[in-house]
Amino acid sequence: MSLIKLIKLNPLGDDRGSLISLEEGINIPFEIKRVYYIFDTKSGVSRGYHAHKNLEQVVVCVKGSCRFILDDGDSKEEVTLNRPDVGLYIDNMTWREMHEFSEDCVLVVLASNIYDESDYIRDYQEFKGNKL
Ligand code: T46
Repeated sequence: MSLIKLIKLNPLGDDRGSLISLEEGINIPFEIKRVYYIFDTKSGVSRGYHAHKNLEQVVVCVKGSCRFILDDGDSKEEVTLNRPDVGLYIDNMTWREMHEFSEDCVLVVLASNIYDESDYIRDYQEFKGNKL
């Protein structure tokens, strides 16, 4: 099964423009406890390099573009997010890296839990060890 799980988000626009609604249980498959956004990432910078023990997330690139690499310990897959009507679902125990942020990139992230640094695995060898 592919590591890249994309959620198609239905635009509700009319002749004034577009609108997309993110709703728990409708197009977001978990209880939304936190929303954050990533913007103004400097040129050439990569982010991520961690997994979460117990956190599901959906990432939407509402502007610009960014390349994600997901890794479940056995295989790696990548996807470029560049449209506001697609969400990338990231399950727990999935290593993620984000590369090639465009200057105007804005990522909106919905998360199944509040921020907890102890939920992060930031060491790749530790991540691989946890997957055994
Ligand atoms: C993820 C990817 C997609 C907080 O204080 N609260 C928060 O809710 C978050 C997300 C971060 N922080 C602090 C922790 C760090 O001092 O903000 C700083 C930057 O966080 P981090 O280095 O983890 O950022 P990224 O872009 O590497 O990763 C983030 C999320 O942390 C992570 O869960 O999956 O975006």
